[in-house]
Amino acid sequence: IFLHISVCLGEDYDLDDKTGLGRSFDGIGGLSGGGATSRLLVNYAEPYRSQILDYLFRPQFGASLQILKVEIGGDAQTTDGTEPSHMHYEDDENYFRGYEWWLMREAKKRNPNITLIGLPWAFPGWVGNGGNWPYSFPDITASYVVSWILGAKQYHDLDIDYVGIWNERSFNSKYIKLLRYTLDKRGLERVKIIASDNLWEPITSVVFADKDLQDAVEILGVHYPGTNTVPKALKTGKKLWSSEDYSTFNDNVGGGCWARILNQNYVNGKMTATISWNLVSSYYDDLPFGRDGLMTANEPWSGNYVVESPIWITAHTTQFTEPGWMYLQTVGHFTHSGSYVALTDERGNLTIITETMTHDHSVCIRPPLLPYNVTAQNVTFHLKGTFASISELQVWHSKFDFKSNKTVLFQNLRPVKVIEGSFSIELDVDEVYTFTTVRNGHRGNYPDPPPSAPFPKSYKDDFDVSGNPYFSEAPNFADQTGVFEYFTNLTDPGPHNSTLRQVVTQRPVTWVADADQTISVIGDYKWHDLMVSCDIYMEAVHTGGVFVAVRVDKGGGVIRSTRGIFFWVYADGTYKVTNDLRGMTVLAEGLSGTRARVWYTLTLTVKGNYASADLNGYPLWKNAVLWEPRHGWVAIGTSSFELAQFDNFAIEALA
Ligand code: 147
Repeated sequence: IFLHISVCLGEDYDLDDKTGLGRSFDGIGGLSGGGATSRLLVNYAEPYRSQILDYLFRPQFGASLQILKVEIGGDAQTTDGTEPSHMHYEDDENYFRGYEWWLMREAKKRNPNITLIGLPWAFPGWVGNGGNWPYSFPDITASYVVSWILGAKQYHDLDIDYVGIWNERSFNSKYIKLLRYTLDKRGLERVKIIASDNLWEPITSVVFADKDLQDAVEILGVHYPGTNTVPKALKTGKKLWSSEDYSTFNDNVGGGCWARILNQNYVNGKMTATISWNLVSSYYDDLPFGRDGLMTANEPWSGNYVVESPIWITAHTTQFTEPGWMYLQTVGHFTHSGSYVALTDERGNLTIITETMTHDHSVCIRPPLLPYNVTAQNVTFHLKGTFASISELQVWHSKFDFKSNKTVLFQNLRPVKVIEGSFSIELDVDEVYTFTTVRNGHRGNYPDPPPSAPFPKSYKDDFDVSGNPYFSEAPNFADQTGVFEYFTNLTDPGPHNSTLRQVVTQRPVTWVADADQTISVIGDYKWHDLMVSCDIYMEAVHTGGVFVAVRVDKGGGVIRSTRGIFFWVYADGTYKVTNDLRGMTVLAEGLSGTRARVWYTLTLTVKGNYASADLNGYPLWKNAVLWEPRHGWVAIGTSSFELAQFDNFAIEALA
């Protein structure tokens, strides 16, 4: 009889602070970079760009993110493109490249308390002194990273709170201690170190065994932990973070993944921060891991963006907590699966978040999720200790409906009365609830943005930016190896005064296998028949080479094996037509008379199975026959890590 009653009435869960509290909450965040994931965001027109930023960062509006982590650009390919370094060369320093500075400023403008983190994926070649390794000269690497932090303060008044080691690659104890020493020496004691942005081991054991390293490392940051930790990590006494997580397609299953791990990273793994790779999907869909961001904004040409479910799932926690709030010890799993966490500001406020995600509707990209069964259930919370006197809680509700389209996200329901310290709730599956004393939650809303539209078929850029452009890169170009920047020819006031220049002259310390050529892609991946023209200028005497290309079929970490129709001219007076970036398959070749330090106009036309090209308006070759690939992006680039310039770029897509 007793058992029967307990099933009918549901299960009881105490929320109590009498025996002390759990760990301190450090926040929920998004990661821009690793790499180039915000590339297309910066070119949105207003008011859409500010609206997107509001959905991400503005407190009590949307995701209201508490942490922004960014890549420290290293001039190398880091998943969806390259991000520029603040020091391309040893004697070079510039703290206005790329878009991470701008993004951090926009985030701070909205939330002055947002936590900022920087982490390198790759380094310019000189940091490794030519080797593909950043620890041969650890003092150089440390001073390079510390320069980035000093530059953030000096040029943008940004206080970086945490810095990492080398994303998902080896760490080196000597380097970590030297980084700590260098930070301190430069007055950056407040900047704390996260290590090692990889698996729990070996960093946990190495920290455990080394007192000096324990002092140097503030946070054990792990990636894709599957909500679990290891006993030794708990024994270090360090804060534990999921410093990169999610990376899941941002449909409602992605929202379910995010809801489950946000709760269970603490319940199972005692992790007190979770950071989404990535912040916002602002890279071409056909690059690797398309749409793995909290929302989607990759159509600056149309202004269209989509506020996806992970934004509202984030709001369930972030709008009702702040970093520094304490988790209660009384958190856990429900009897019929699902989980609950509770946090307090230690001044009487209480926020409870529940999730009942089903297995199949909350699978993340990695690691594999073991089977489990969750069912609808009635739960009763008993508020005890400090919370016994609470009489009412605000209620926010999300429910994923995979059968019809009745999904509701972050809906404000009627407050629940707490009677003699208790309240009950009927939980269905695939739901998230927030019960909270915090009263200022808000579901922010802007009018619908313009409708989605394909990349314009007729497109031109003469790279003429007056004065100092705020962004160093031309709109819509997505660099995949090398870095292409606006450039002013001080000595040439003529028609090619303002150009786009490839500036990486040495193979970087890479994160994945960058190509041996440089390449930047642009346009619509579905394009097949089109004409591209571009003025080009080789700077490398004798050894220079540049290309324009169409039907470019790959980007990201597999850029080395990308195919397409590549039209090359070289400074040795020859041309080539190849079917791949590497130049293994040559479709045509011959003499062009081209040399360095002269401007030429290249025009490449591809229709069906035939390609032809003009040099300075005169036919150079025609009727090259091609079968594969059938479609892809347009691209420009160089035959090695060399300086070269581009001007008057134009596309006419026929189909
Ligand atoms: C991570 C990277 O840190 C990110 O830059 C981005 O590439 C992200 C995409 O999912 O992945 O790298 C990982 C790559 C592979 C695994 C884990 C992380 N893995 O196979 O477990």
